[in-house]
Amino acid sequence: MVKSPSSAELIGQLFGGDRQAAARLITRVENRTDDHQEIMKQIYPRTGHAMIVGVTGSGGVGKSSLTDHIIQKFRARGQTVGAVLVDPSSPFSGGAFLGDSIRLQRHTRDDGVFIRSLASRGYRGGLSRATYDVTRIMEAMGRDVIIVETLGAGQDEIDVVHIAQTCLLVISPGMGDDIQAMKAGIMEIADIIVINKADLNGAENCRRHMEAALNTRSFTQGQWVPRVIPTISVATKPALLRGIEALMDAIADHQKFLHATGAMEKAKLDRIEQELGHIFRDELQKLVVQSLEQTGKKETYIRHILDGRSDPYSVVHEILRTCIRQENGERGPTRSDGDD
Ligand SMILES: Nc1nc2c(ncn2[C@@H]2O[C@H](COP(=O)(O)OP(=O)(O)OP(=O)(O)O)[C@@H](O)[C@H]2O)c(=O)[nH]1
Ligand SMILES: [Mg+2]
Repeated sequence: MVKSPSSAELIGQLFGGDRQAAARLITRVENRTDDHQEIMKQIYPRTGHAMIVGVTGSGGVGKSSLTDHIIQKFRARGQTVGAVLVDPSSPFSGGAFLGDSIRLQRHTRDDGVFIRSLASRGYRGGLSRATYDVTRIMEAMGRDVIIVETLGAGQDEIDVVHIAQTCLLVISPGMGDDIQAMKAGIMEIADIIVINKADLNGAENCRRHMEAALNTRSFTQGQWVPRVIPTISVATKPALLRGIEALMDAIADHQKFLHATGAMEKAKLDRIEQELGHIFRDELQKLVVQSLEQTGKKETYIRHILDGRSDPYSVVHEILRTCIRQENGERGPTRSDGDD
């Protein structure tokens, strides 16, 4: 039987850009193996240098088709790329998900491209945390650019966009999602608005609508004003494709803007803040569950609430106090080293 490599071996290979090592480490982190935190701690210092582009929008607007072109353009410039495809609704859109893999499959033989799909597989720390972790792992591989494709449907997905420095909101004509997008406040997070499927009726209308919506917003001097770019990302022949170069230029301009104005640092801080929140919630929950299991008090608490002897708020506070006491007791309250 072949012995599976240690995480330390895999981390070494990851730093050399090895895709297989990356895939295996991601699986270990997703599965919360005993050493998953150690893995993340070791790779973390090697992260923070990639360009991160978010691609969000409703289902079927053409996010993956655009991602495919963007990957190809970066590759043509000699840059290595990682792509995370977040698909929280995969049980319902199995077909579309399959479409993702087929469309993006042409990159599988290119070592400079590493793609990972995150379907809703019941991640223990939640899909958002998985996305944050996977993005860090791709950075530690030395990828120059990372693209995060996410369905812009709910708050969770919008949260994921905080990973990105440059966020593309993709819409397409005739889906009414231009209106929806504005309602959901999703426009505020878009640095570039892509009107894909510009070959369809209503594209021009959609563009005017978007520009009008932008005009109603006031931008202070020195603030980035979102660009509106029409694209055709799937066509019967390459000559009919449109807007991809313009989109690449807009991404480059936005990145330049971030670097020139100091907004890049804000984007990075924003990412860390979100990441910290995810890890914190996840770890706290783990601690509470552990404590409940150890004390065997779960049933009692629930019974007390039902009997009116307590309420969920008091129970949660009591559990947290117990957890903190236990944690201090185990580690010793006077110890100041935090290196375990
Ligand atoms: N007419 C037209 N169709 C397009 C264009 N771009 C994509 N499509 C089609 O739209 C469908 C959805 O494209 P995808 O790229 O999978 O869209 P997506 O937003 O990634 O979809 P999900 O990941 O399922 O949300 C496919 O059938 C594409 O062929 C375009 O520019 N014009
Ligand atoms: Mg897709």
